[in-house]
Amino acid sequence: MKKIMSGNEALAYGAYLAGIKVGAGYPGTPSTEVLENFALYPGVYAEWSPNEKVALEVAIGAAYAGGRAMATMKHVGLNVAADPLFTVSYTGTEGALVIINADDPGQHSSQNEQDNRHYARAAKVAMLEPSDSEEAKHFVELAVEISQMFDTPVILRTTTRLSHSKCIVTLEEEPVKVETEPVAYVRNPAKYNMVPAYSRHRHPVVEERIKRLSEYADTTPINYIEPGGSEIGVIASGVNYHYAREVFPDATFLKLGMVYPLPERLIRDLASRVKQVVVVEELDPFIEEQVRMLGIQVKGKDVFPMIGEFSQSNVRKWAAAAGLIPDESAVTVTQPPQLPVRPPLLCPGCAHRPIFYALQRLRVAVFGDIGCYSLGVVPPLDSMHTLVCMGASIGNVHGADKVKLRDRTVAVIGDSTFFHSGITPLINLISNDGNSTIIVVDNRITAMTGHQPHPGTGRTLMGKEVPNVSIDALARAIGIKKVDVVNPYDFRTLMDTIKEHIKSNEPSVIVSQYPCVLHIREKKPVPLTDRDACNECGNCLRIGCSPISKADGGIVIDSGLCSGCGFCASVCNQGAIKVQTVEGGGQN
Ligand SMILES: Cc1ncc(C[n+]2csc(CCOP(=O)(O)OP(=O)(O)O)c2C)c(N)n1
Repeated sequence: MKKIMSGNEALAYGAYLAGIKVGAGYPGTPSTEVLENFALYPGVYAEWSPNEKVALEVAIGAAYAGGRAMATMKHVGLNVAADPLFTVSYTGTEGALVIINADDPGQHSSQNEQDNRHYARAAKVAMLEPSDSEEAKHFVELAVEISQMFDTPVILRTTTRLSHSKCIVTLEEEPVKVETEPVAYVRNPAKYNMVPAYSRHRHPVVEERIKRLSEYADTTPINYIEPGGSEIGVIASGVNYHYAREVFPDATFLKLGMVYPLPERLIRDLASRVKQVVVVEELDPFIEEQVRMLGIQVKGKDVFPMIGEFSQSNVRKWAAAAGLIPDESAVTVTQPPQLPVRPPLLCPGCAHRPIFYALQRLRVAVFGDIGCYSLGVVPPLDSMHTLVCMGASIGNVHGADKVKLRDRTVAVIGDSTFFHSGITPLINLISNDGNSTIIVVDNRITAMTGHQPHPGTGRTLMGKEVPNVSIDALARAIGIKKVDVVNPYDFRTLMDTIKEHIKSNEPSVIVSQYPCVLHIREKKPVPLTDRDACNECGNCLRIGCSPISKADGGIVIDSGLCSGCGFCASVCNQGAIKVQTVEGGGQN
């Protein structure tokens, strides 16, 4: 039987087939659907942890206890999880440990474009990279096998294109049967306690393991030579293999399924068969530099750029420009028409809108963070000054306040982001004599990545009701005295609260609490504009809500798009926007 699956669906299926029993992750595009799909299989345990470090630690614990486990995350998530990664490389894994990590060339939805293949090299662990959904399924199974065979964590790298493209996957009869009977926990202090006296002895083990993995790379069937012409020999992996295959139909190929460590003998074999070796790889010259270190002349980043995502037509264009293929072939490609640009906006009825409107009016410097509320940076709300990485806003505002002695500044952070990495900097704020104001925009869900639960939601990924962690109670518990919870749609109170907090000379927290509009099922009455009362001052347009526009006859609210939050009515000084009482009624 066959089924069309995205790369992420296939990874989840492969994990199930491979007998992975525990999956932990933190959402992040393009990796999110791996864990969401894995959670649907019978007999597995899956959780959204508060951040990637915790997720990896949960998976490590499951592996230490003899289980097969995986952690899932986007590329920047591995920065957060890097600490346990580097040490689990030393300890090895009693059971099996697979880290599914999704890179984002082209930055479709990320704050940077880092190339996480470097992590495999730096942490000295194996890295596999599938090039389609069928391989994605198979490579998770292989990753489990390698993890057990070499006592190592294995990183499985995908990219956005692989994670989100769909192709045919063969369905298997039965998942691997793994021992489910409880077994005694094996205590091995010298292997699992990385105090210096023990970890010193583990470093040589890691170096010896990477040598054995190198030899394995030369024999594994997922690295192979496809014989072809003697002019060009292409080395490629992942989706780039498919682009290159179309652009260089007659070349000899070295297709890599394992991108770290590299297969030295196969690379030399390829080089001996052709006049010119070409590496087609997105982002950094990761393979290219290692091939060059073998003393082999290679073309790579002198032809293909280090920035952005590749496509078949781009690879063709660059190869033709470098004279690697005849020019005619480049001209035959028809480019798809460009789609009109649609700038991202907060949803109609999003409760983050009043916050940014208020901060803009108060001319406050906003140290921002990552989530839907990052859209506070774009006009007309246009009020966020900085965005670095998840959880950075609180440390940033504290540092800035130490320089500027607190000149109308706040940090704005989402609830999921707060649980991810906002708690430690808040503790830092109170324990290092900080006096900044932190606004937590709490919509009770991880909205940006598709409504995953977090510690404040009160529900697990597997649908179980659990206690929810209260952000205001947590802030009070660490010693912050000035804590207020506000409804952002009570705009007057919101403004007054923000003013009072900025004026105060103490660390303070405002929790702006209102559920994500996409979670509110019932549609509220759409406001009507009274054209006689409207003086076209433009206040309602400045809130950046897409249903509101200016037409010939005045201001118009599109009833099909409007959620009925009524925020526009509260910013209208003329009282010209009125929330009507009849549900879903007509429109002007
Ligand atoms: C280290 C890291 N992990 C994951 C992500 C992906 N990501 C960006 S924002 C976000 C969560 C946003 O949720 P929340 O803070 O609740 O704000 P909301 O979108 O609900 O407004 C996630 C998971 C990321 N950018 N960086």
